[in-house]
Amino acid sequence: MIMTASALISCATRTGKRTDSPAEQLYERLSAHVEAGEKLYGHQDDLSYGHAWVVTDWENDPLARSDVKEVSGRYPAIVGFDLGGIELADSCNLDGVPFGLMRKAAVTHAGRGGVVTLSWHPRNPLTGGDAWDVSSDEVVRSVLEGGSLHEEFLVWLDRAAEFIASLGDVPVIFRPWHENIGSWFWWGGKLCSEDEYKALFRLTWSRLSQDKGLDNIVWCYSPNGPISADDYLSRYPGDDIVDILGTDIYEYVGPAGLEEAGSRYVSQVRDMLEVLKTISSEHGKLMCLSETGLEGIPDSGWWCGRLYSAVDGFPVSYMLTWRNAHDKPGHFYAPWKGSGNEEDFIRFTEKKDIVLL
Ligand code: BMA
Repeated sequence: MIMTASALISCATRTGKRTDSPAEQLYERLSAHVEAGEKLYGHQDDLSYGHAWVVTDWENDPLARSDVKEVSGRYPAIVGFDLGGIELADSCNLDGVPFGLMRKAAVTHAGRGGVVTLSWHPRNPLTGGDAWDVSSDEVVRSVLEGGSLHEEFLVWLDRAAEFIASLGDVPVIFRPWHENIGSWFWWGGKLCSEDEYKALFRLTWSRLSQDKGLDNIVWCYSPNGPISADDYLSRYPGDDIVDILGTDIYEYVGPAGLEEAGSRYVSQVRDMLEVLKTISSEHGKLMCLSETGLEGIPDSGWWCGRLYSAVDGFPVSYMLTWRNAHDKPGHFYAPWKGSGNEEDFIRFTEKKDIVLL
């Protein structure tokens, strides 16, 4: 039997991409960690700023600083960045990070042996508002083929593509259109139909991975959790384009207090990871906790007592805690010197299955 080139490719790789592509190599690397029972720890914006500091002269800065490293002696294995603003050709993202700094930080982190992940909070193309502007349920339809904003939206996608292409051989885990079962972003559950959502994701994939030929993207689908398997799959864009199944889950402290919040978080994450474990084994995908955390970390035992207990025993390739804002003192999700949870974080990083650089 003569095999076609594409059949050979899909037999040879798990992502359907070229065996020697940066994306395939990253996927294989993450798979090897999972097979070894290891989980990578990640932190959003780790090299660009931290609690009460920010890189300014980025062209001349070695990007050596990191809140995580200042506490634990090691950089996180994964660093996340957000592309929000790239669609308008802004020079800085929605949190004020220059895209030049972001590129340098991504390349520097990869050079240190780290993994890069990208999220995207693009503005609302129909209303001109931000990603959280849910005033219209026409937005997704308007950017799809046949919609009034389709051509303009292709330019937005091309700007994201150009940034990712500028990383060269540095692979990224890209997770656009995240937290899409909730309805707080313009691509959320109540703002578009299941088919429209899938079409949005597929349009993004086909523009970047096919038309632009980018071979450094590992695609992640990351709805908010906890949700049922049916809800998770209701907007799943397809096995042919998704590589990693993720979920975003945070701990929120309600009127019942910290203890209740912590145990609710652990059971929500474990329930969701159980769902992901089944889907990912049925669909042959990796899984991750794409965003997580407890704002301000008021629990001095959160890392070992909550996060570690939540992921323990699951084949989670990585978990990423959100950013330590330099300009909002209480908005942090990783430790910094003086944050009050350093010892517990160090114990967490010393666990044999938790990977930092
Ligand atoms: C949110 C907050 C915001 C930020 C946004 C995108 O969770 O951290 O301050 O602008 O993420 O990074």
